[in-house]
Amino acid sequence: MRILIIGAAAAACFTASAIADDDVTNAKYHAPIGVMGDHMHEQGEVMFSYRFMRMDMEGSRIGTDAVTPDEIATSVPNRFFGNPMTPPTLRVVPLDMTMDMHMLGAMYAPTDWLTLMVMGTVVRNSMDHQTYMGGMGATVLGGFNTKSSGFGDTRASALLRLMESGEGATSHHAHLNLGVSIPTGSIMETGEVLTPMNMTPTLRLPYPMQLGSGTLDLEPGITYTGKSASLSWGAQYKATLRTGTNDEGYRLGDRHDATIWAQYGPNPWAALSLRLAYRSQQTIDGIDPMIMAPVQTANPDFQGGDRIDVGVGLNLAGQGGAVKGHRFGIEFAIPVCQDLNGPQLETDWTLTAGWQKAF
Ligand SMILES: [Cu+2]
Repeated sequence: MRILIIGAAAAACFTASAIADDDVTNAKYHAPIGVMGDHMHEQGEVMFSYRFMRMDMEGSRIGTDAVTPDEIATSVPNRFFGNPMTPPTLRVVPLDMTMDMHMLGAMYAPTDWLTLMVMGTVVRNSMDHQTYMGGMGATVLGGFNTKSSGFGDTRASALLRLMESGEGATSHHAHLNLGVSIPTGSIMETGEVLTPMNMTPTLRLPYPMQLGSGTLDLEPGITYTGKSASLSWGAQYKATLRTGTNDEGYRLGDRHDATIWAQYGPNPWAALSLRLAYRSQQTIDGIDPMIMAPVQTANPDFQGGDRIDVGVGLNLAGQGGAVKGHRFGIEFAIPVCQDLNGPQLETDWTLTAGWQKAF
């Protein structure tokens, strides 16, 4: 009963008739929560945000084809073969991985045509593996899990307004995203592993388990948004361009992200969204000499690929009472196509949930 009352009170706060139909209080005026840097603020405005993202991966692919752990262990060459005690094929196979990311952000607009943004991240990775016995065959020796967690890279960006038009029923907006990613995330995370020789040394974890890129990355992009009475829509392109080589001797592949979305919000407090997101990431250049194991994740060539996700989301904007001005968003995305430089773990789904409040 108490829950019902709280629920009813919360619903009343959200639906209380809108006072002003401005950017702060209209759910559909922000992009689905999985999109970053989608909007700008008016002069003097400050916004704080928190996002949580979980990415769930299970099973491996080579290109677009699924491949079993046994196939990987018996047929995929180990690039470190030839060194002492190294088997000819991969002997450790990742089964699944979970990546959790907490993102704390702040935005500030010193003037109408410029919004500054900064975002800190905390990352937590967990990966389950299966180890095959000795140098050949498909006999499983056992399994193990590795974890890494801590600060990820920190992003800072400037959003520069390109245009703002349409006082009537339909309006359009565009801005440039000029971002940098500062390498605050560790690239020296270690964990205890189970080797094919049945030993359990603590080694530097492979690339996908590291928390940052180790390089200063440039993140240029461009964003367009539009809105009408009950709809909003947008498109964004963003690149992640690595500069130089990190201290461990490699650089992650450049990344290109393109996304389009549409939202339906017949009232100011709720909007449903549909989004298409394309991501292309290149392989790793160079190699960390401390990452050398008969596992696909330790091979710089088995990283990156192309992926298209479809996401559905819900944005809520509090209209009154305790939730006035608070925004909540949730978005769930699944890949409809994945072409991986594999063998590599495939993504099964991504969930993003967040809160935003402007002052
Ligand atoms: Cu904002």
